Amino acid sequence: GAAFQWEDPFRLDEELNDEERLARDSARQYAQKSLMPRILEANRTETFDVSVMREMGELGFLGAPIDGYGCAGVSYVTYGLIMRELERVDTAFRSACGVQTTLSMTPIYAYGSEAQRRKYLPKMATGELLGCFGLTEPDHGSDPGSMKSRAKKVAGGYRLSGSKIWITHSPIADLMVVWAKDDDGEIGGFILERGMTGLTTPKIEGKFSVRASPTGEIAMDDVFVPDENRLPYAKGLNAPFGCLNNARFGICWGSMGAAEFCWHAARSYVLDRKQFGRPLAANQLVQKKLADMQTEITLGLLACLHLSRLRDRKLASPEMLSLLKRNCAGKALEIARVARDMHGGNGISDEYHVIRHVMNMETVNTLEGTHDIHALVLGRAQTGIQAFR
Ligand code: TGC
Ligand code: FAD
Repeated sequence: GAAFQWEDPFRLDEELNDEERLARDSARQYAQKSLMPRILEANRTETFDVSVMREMGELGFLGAPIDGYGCAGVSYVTYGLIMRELERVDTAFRSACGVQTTLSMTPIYAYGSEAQRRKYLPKMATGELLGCFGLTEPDHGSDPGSMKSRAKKVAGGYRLSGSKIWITHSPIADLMVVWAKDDDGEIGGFILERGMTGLTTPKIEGKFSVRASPTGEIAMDDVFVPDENRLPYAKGLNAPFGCLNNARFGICWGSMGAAEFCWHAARSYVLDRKQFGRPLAANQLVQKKLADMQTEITLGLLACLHLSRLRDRKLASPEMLSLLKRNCAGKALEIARVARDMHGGNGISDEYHVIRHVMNMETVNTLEGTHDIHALVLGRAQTGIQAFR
């Protein structure tokens, strides 16, 4: 029989084609060589080096699945593999590429006019223009349909008022895709640009999770937004959710990348570290932990690959994403916690990186729909009864 590869038990690598493998290798090399050396300090000081966006643009990561407008037009498998490599280093970098791609460029690509696409997408693909996505509000997180932000029609455009919170990259973004209700109570998408009167984006300080990612508010005090900045084809809540499907997809692969980092780190640590005169890895309890990590990651990655291929064939449903986002994020958090435990006291030092992933995975279980909200989506899909309200 074929030899067993401990780090890739079901030979996922062999299921990839040349293009996918090449993209994976280039993402891995960039992430390990250029991002890994910067993350410790960035996380300590809560800073994000914006030149990372230009670098990712040069590598073709930004907007990668989009066809045309300066974007690479890659498969979902390739895009997923990039997410996995970025989050193997830190959630902040997966978020940076993911928010730009799926939550800023995708809404313009999917619901924008030709003029809007041409104006924004090429510069967003290079990282010259940074975007963000404003859906969550202080009083409406899991239930965005009850949002209070309003877009009042006036001559030549709209007046937007309201406030968005927990917005990845709002403090550094040049443009903000904001969701607000119009005079008919319909949810629409609006492109706000930095510098518009009444628009501010204060940063949220003191986060203990994804510290290397700038998160902020979008405060709108009667901001005038011209007609040409409304996304003409975004009508109703299904428009932002259409973007979220892509973002949730990236989290499936990304969180597995973070989990893999923690698993490999724990394995190396217990092989090196001796207690009671022998390596920690010689203990049954320790080996069981490694076996559990290996099993969950192997199954998770295979499911990611399967879902990617279904998406490439246009056979994926939102419920499939709920199932996998929930499972991958939940399992990654568990794996990160166990890896931290296996590192003993060293596990709480950022030099070993696992505590940073533990903290990050807390956020990943909350954003893009919480762990429990996705359970409710799945519960509704199999009982026909919605339990949200
Ligand atoms: P519900 O009645 O179920 O749906 C309203 C309309 O939306 C449609 N829809 C979807 N369409 C496409 N894809 C999906 N996944 C969809 N989910 C719902 C639905 O078909 C319906 O359309 P229509 O035409 O019939 O009106 O909506 P609800 O109000 O009952 O809410 C259901 C619930 C709770 C599942 C939903 O609201 C939800 O998913 N809540 C979670 C909110 C969330 O995910 N927020 C994410 C904010 S963005 C973010 O976190 C970015 S983090 C970025 C980073 O740093 O990585
Ligand atoms: P709540 O909705 O108040 O939920 C609190 C708790 O109640 C959760 O455990 C939840 O599962 C539970 N709960 C809620 N409703 C129910 C129910 N019906 N039944 C049972 N339990 C329920 N948003 C954006 O729009 N854009 C972004 O770029 C963005 N980036 C983010 C970055 C970070 C670092 C973080 C932390 C969040 C970000 N978010 C963003 C917001 C994120 O999507 C929300 O935090 C998330 O959707 C949950 O909303 P909430 O925080 O208001 O929690």
